[in-house]
Parts: sequence; structure tokens; C-alpha cells
Amino acid sequence: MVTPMQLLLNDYQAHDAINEGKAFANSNIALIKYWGKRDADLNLPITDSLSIHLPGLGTEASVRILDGDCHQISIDGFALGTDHAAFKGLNNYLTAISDITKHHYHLSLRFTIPVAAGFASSASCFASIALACNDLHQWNLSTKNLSIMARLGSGSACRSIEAGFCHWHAGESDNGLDSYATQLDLTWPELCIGLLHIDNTPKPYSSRLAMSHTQKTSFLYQAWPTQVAHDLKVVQQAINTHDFQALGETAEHNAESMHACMSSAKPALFYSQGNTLAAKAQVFKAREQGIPMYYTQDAGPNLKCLFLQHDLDAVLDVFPNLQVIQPFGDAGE
Ligand code: 2P0
Repeated sequence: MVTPMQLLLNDYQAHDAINEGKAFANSNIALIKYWGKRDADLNLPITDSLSIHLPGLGTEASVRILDGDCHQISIDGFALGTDHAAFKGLNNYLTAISDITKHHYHLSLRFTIPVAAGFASSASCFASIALACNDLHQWNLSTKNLSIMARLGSGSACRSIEAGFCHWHAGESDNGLDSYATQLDLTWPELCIGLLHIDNTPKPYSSRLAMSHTQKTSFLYQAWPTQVAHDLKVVQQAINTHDFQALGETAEHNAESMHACMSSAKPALFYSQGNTLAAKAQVFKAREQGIPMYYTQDAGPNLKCLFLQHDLDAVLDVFPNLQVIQPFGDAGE
């Protein structure tokens, strides 16, 4: 049987490898969420989704060919044992590549973002591995094929190959060759993302399990694809016209709709903590006081606030410890 990785890499096997492949990939935050799969093995989504990158926050990957008969993986300088929670997924991903290249690898990962806490660390992780392998083997894969390759590790990773606003097209084919992200040719220099760290310890259940459980047991989930199709159009238009209110309202509503699907699952899934709810109440209150700010929330208790640069001081009065990112500011270009 031809594997999805073979579909991508068959033409590229013969290239010579260099000594070490390296890459950094940014994390991304979905403004329109990916929640639910039509193929769990290939990470093929039910719906499109749309994200913004977090410049400087993500994963640096370095990959070398090993003489041994198994892969070696380290995170932040520490070798992973086979019983480490992250080992299996990373090892399987490397094996899908080594089945074709017939090499084993030493993979070293460094994170500049909390891992498994709802900051999309798996997105930057698998995107950085795909990019580093492409560098090592000098495959010169297109951004489209790199996006597909990253998706095979983790769905949201396909949105971390390029920067800026990225639109993941769900696609329809069984092999997933039409399911990848493309960068929108649009910027928004005033747009700020504020990371509100509530609890950075690893989440209680993986997104992968939570997605599948939601799909199987939530009666609200049947409304989700329609909701996403509507929200996606509104957000695309808002980005086109720099309509911040439409962007913020829709992104917040989309995130809450995703969490509503989870809370109507059986048994219910909750990523929010008490402090998450308290922070949401502060955002609502800030809006009542005339500060245009919104939030989005992923599979974790932390919030990501959305606001414009000229409201930065007012937003910092509400959340003094906010980690402020400007995706299209100096650091993001
Ligand atoms: C997203 N999330 O669009 C959504 C919103 C979390 C909440 O993509 O199973 O780690 O590896 O494809 O990509 C997190 O899920 O899941 C995610 P897999 P992934 O960002």
C-alpha cells in the first residue's frame, strides 16, 4: 500500500542529504477553529480553518542521520525515553519518513512556547520537523507539500509552514493531497494577540481524543460545520476590510461554539478553569467600558486576547501580565 508520505516523497528520494537539517516554525492560533476529523489517520478535517501565526513563539528542530537502528529524540536537550508521552507520535512520524529514506534520525527539538497547554505547540513542532527534514535531504518541497507533510504529524501544523493569516482548506480527497494551508496575501499591522497565561501545565486530555469524543457524542456537533462555514466568510471579509469588531466578535463566538460542542459531549469535556472564566468576565467588562478587545480559546485553559495596537495601554491596565504579540509588527516581519 502506498503511504501518504510516499505520495509526497517518491520523487525526492534520490537527493543527497547534508550534515544537519534545521528549521524554526512559528505556532499559530486559529481564529476559525479546526475541531473534528473526516480521517483520523491522515488528520483530514471536517471543515476549513483559519489562523494567525505567533512570530518567535514555536519550535526549533534539528535533524541528523544516525547510524543506529532506531530514532533518537530529545526535547530541550533531554533525551526522550520510549515511555515519554511525546515519544510515540514523534517516533511514528520519523518512521513514516524513514520507511522511504531508509535512514534513522536524531531529532532535537527546542520550544519557545509552553508544550501541550493550548498554545499550539504540536503545530509548530511538526511543521519544524517537516521543514528540517526538507532541509536535511534537500528535497526542495513546495510550501503546499510541506503543509501536507506537516499535517500528517498534527492537523494544525499545516498552518505553521507559512506566516501571517493561513487558511487550511479541508479538501475532499481520500488521500489528503488537497488538504493543506495557504497564506492569505493580507497583513494587519495594528492587530495584536495577547497571550493570557492561566495555567501552562499539560492539559488533561489531548485535542486528538477530545475531538474524536466530541464528534462521537455531542449533539451540538452536527451544527458545527455550518457554523464554521459562516464564521469563515465573516472573518475573511473582516481581514480584507480590517473590520476589527467583526473579526473579534466572530473569532470569540467561534471559539465558544467549539467549547459548547465539547461541553455537550457525553461525558462533557472542559478545558476552562475558574481563572479562565474570571478572565472572560474581565474581557466582557472591558468591552462594556469601551475597550474593544475579544478572546479566543483553544484546547487548554489559557486565553488569547485580540485587540488593536492603539488600545494596548488600556488592555494592559486590564491584564498587566499579558504577553503581547504583533504578528505583523517589526518582530513579525
Ligand atoms: C485549532 N486545535 O484549530 C484547534 C482549536 C485546538 C483547538 O488544532 O489531532 O494538535 O494532531 O490533528 O492539530 C489542536 O489539534 O490535533 C487544534 P491533531 P491538533 O488550532
